[in-house]
Amino acid sequence: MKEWEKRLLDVVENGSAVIGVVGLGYVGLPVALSFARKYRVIGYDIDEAKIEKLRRGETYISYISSEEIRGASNLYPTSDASDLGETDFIIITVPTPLKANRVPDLSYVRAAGETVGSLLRVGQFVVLESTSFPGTTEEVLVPILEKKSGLRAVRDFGVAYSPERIDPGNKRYRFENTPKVVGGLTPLHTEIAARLYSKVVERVVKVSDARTAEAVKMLENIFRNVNIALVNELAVIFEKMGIDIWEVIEAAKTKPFGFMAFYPGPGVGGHCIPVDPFYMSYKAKHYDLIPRFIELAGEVNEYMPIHVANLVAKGLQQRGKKLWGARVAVLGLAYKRDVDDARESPSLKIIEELVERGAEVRVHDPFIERVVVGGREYRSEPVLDELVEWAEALVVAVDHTYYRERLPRIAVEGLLRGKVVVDTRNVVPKSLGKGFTLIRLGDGRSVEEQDTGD
Ligand code: SAJ
Repeated sequence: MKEWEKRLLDVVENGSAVIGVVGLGYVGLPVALSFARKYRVIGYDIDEAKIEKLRRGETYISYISSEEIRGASNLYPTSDASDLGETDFIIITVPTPLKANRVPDLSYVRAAGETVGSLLRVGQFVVLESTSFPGTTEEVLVPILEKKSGLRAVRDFGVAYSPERIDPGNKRYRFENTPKVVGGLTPLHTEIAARLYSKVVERVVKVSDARTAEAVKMLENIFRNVNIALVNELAVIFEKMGIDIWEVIEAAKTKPFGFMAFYPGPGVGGHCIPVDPFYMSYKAKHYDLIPRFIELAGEVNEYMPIHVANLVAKGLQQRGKKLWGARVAVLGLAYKRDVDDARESPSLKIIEELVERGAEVRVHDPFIERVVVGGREYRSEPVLDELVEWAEALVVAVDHTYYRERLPRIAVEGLLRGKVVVDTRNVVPKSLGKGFTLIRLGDGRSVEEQDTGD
């Protein structure tokens, strides 16, 4: 064991380690705050506004409180990269989005590598947490670190990969109680990184190396994407067959082993599930392998917003109306229930599709004030009941608790009379489908017009 490796283990044990976190977003900030409970943390971000807020003790992430920021006396926010010079460990938590045509965008990882490489000195240890294909740490990040610093990985500095498992807004699973997978360039570096994380995370899972750790994350999120696509495909099939997929899933869930429920929806949003699998397929193609499951899952999930627009057209047609010129309300802009994030949200694609077919679209979301689709701004209507009154058709695109609580009342009060409701998230109870046309995604027995009294 080299002197600097021994020293790293010592400073982790005696609490004098200084931890750098590069990228203070929805992953980096929780990581920085967790380590700040035990160690001095240098939180670095290029976004001055973020650093200003943190220094004022203010949060910019809905599920992290300002008190928590103010309580993190060991956290030193900075936009000056040279402050990272005094660190022993540097954890990189920057975004890994997709470019056009689903090509991985590693520009943030490369930029972080340049920044860290320019100040890297013998005895430091770099951990990458950003989600990417197996091989990113060794083949992309390490060469940049070495080139910039003139140092050699393993000989002069440590490297490991540890996938982020932050689930935005999850009250039950936080950074500290979510098992952390770790893989280093060498077994000793796996051990060093594992010792560090074990001081702030209840359970650390050591794997053989960095690429194994990268592969673990890929499997986790491809698993979700493919299984969501499976139920989405079955939803479209069962609509034709007079079967209600929601009932099928509830019954399948009674199988106590070998089954895990996923639910159909208007598409797959967020910055993980629709993105990560394409990092894997990009890499697989380098080996002349075509990952058909991943590509097909992407196609199926991306078809869903179009299918939802088709259901709206079908419902209006049943009432003798055309989608062209129809007043359609899209309820829910976020990518999933009870979050304020519209990134990659299927709702945006539903709006785009409806407008392309000539509908007049207005929107509502309890958490999101505005979105821009096709260069046009859509602001959330202030009063749901008034929006419902205005609309000829409504799309329930997100199962926000707000809608689960209000839409049944709206139905019972007769506000939906004469309208079309396309429910993509099983929010409106079938029993309430009276006086209006309720079309439930995946339900071949969707409620037709109960009575013509309008
Ligand atoms: N979705 C469905 N049907 C489902 C589950 C999800 O249509 O059965 C849709 C959601 O509406 C959303 C998209 O898929 O549009 C993604 O949903 P998600 O539940 O996977 O939520 P994310 O994107 O926030 O995923 C994160 C991931 N966490 C990390 O990567 C660290 C994922 O691994 C978690 O499993 C997920 O949170 C979670 O379980 O909440």
